[in-house]
Amino acid sequence: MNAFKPHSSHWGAFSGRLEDGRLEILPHPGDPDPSPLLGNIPAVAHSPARVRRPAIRRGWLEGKPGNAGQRGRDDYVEVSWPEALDHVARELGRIYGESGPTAVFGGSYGWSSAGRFHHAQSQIHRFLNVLGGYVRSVNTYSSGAASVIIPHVLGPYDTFDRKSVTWDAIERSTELVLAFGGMAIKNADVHGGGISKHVVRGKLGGAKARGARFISISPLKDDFSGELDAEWLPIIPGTDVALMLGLAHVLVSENLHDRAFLDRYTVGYERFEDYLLGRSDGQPKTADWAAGICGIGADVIQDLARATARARTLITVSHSLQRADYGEQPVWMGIVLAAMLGQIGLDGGGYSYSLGALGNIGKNQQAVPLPTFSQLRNPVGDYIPVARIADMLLNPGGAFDYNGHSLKYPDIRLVYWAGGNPFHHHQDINRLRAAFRRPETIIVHETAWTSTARHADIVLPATTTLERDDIGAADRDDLMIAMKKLIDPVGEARDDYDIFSEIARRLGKFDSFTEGKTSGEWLAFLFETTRTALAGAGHDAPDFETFWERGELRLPVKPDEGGPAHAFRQDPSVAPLQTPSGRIEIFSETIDEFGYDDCHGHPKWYPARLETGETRFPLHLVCNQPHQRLHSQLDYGDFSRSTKIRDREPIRINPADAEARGIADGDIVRLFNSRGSCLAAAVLSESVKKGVMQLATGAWFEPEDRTAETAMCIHGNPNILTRDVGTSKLAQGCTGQITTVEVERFTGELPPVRIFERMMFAQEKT
Ligand SMILES: Nc1nc2c(c(=O)[nH]1)N[C@H]1C(S)=C(S)[C@@H](COP(=O)(O)OP(=O)(O)OC[C@H]3O[C@@H](n4cnc5c(=O)[nH]c(N)nc54)[C@H](O)[C@@H]3O)O[C@H]1N2
Ligand SMILES: Nc1nc2c(c(=O)[nH]1)N[C@H]1C(S)=C(S)[C@@H](COP(=O)(O)OP(=O)(O)OC[C@H]3O[C@@H](n4cnc5c(=O)[nH]c(N)nc54)[C@H](O)[C@@H]3O)O[C@H]1N2
Ligand SMILES: [Mo]
Repeated sequence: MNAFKPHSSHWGAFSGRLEDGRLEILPHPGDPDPSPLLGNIPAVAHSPARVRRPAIRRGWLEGKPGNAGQRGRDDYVEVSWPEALDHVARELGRIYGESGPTAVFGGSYGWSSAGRFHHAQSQIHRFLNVLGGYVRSVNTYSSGAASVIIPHVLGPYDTFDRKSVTWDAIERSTELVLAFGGMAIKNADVHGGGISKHVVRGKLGGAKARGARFISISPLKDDFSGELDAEWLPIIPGTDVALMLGLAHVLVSENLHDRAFLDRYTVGYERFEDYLLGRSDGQPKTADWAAGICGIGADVIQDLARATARARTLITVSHSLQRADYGEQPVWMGIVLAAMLGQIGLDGGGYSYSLGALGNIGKNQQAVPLPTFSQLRNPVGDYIPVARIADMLLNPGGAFDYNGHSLKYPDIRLVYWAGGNPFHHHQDINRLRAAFRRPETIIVHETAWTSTARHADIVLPATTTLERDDIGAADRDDLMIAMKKLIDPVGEARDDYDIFSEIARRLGKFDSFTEGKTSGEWLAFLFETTRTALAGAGHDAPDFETFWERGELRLPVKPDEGGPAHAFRQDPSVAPLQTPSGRIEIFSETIDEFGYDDCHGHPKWYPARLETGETRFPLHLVCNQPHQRLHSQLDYGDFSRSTKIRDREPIRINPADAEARGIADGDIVRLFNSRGSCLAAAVLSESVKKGVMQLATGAWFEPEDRTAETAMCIHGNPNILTRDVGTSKLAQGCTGQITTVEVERFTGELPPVRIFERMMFAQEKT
């Protein structure tokens, strides 16, 4: 019998062994609440969806480098590794030689896999930096708007806003959690880099046992765990700012707001109050006004405002709220509401951004640095906000605004991606398909034949973590894991590091890329950072071989001292915020001076630019994170596939909306709007508000006809329907969370989903 060996993933630490060709997985014994996503892993070892050999798009191979318009429509030719690597090296040499690094887009956004060394983003960025640099992307699809607005209001993202409130404090002190966008337990299943203990359910359960009250504001009932009996206030998507303003208005009219806190810790409250009370625009933002917009009754809003002022209240705002039109506003207004309650910096009270969206947020910080593979330096200044990729490819030289800058899109000739899936993560896939036909060459390293791989010219098969050794460690997790290789590489797959090393060798850059080290030597070298810090602080500091032998290492954590919010509250002159005023900016002179029409100097209500008024697309579609996988990863895995109905992604529809359209539970439906259409399987559910449907992201995009200009996805990928527009000129963040659609029963002949089947190569077809 093979022994179980330690390993790790973004959704949990585990151990595994190969027995009779089957991969067996056991959750880490120290994890109190392991994630069901572990059930997707075994398929990695044998799935026909894996990329087994290098492959080149037929048109690129024959007509190179033209023929880009066939991308996504063409067949692939399997080639040997030396042939593929020669092509990649020659093409990189040509483009860098002719146009320099500003013609290469290496943003390569994506979660890739856990592991500190074989982290695909670090690998590709280091590789492209060795070649002279690349056009990069800034910010994330997760928090595009928040990560730009928060620095103006509270100081650097992920310091004050996410490091001030811990689960321990909530369990100990919070009386009321007001969760905008809920706090779905399924989201806390994951954390980038790994999570050895899932604590959220237990900690919230502890708070509940002490008598804490949870209020979930969301179009979906199950955005808070059912066992916590959260009160559900069903809201019309995209209207939270109106509700927050309504709450703020009640606080002021009943004198429940904390004037002393506002005076001492904030700037610009008066100008905001002029707007709130209607002195500046003639419209007081009363509870009645708010009720008319957000669909929650005025009396409920009044009671809620009074309750928040009476209790130790924590306000949380989920990422999802800002992944929408004017996404900066709910993040900012949530902070203002918390400031008006005056509890920022009190134990278990105040504000926490996106608490619960990732499993390690709210845990205590490690006391030692983690191993980090250097990406080296990128000399290129050009960048795009990450979700502006299609705009960039479609409009070279085009102008755009971003956070006070007037910028131009670079002219990209070559796109290189490793560890991300833009045909999962980006909006308006039909537009993205058009954008992906523009560059001369697209190179992708993938573990599986995702839709992104199917839109590339050169596809290089990458190993998964199961096929290599690595070090597992993540922010705010106290366990470092020796991630041991569990299976041999599938097919001819190679590690990203080895692929980049071989291309670098062909371009005369092998030594700069590798620094003369093998993967194994890098692991020992990177571990040394943490070991030295451990030894320096007098902690258990084993050498690398001992760590590897033991399989894991417990890391010390810093004590919970209330974080920067507590220090700020103690004395704002001693611990000021890193904002222009040193205080919470309810009014930002900086933003005001940008003069944007879609983000003013203080938070405001802007009606979404959705086609809601349009009778053609009357239903809101919530496109949220899937409970059955991480994004699109391992959609071919057993757990993800067990949730499909007739191989389609399930869509939840309120029974009243379904009945009005003659749709029954289990029916295949067609969703459509002006951008595209997709099939999905209807699940009738009272847990979605009437007028709202929910289709999770992550089903691999499969067009019915890959030659069609406007494709229908037969599998159920909501990004065929979402809009590709920025949140505002300030952040230009992704707005993919909500869109508007119509739905009908699908009566045609049901096309089979083939995306997880083995790819048919050009050689086999002739
Ligand atoms: N409509 C809508 N769209 C959304 C969202 C939404 O709420 N609504 N959410 C957005 C958010 S928050 C995010 S973060 C994005 C996520 O978007 P992504 O991070 O792009 O999604 P993943 O599916 O995690 O893609 C990771 C890819 O890396 C590959 N991979 C894994 N390990 C390795 C490796 O070692 N080497 C290589 N070369 N490849 C590897 C996997 O096979 C997978 O295809 O989606 C965004 N898109
Ligand atoms: N299982 C699993 N967990 C994940 C991920 C995954 O792919 N799978 N992805 C991870 C990543 S990368 C990220 S960034 C986070 C994302 O964290 P979030 O963005 O917070 O997660 P979502 O599930 O997209 O959205 C949470 C809920 O917000 C609600 N919502 C949508 N629009 C509105 C609105 O206008 N108002 C209100 N009040 N509520 C609204 C929806 O009902 C939705 O279920 O999740 C992480 N966790
Ligand atoms: Mo994300």
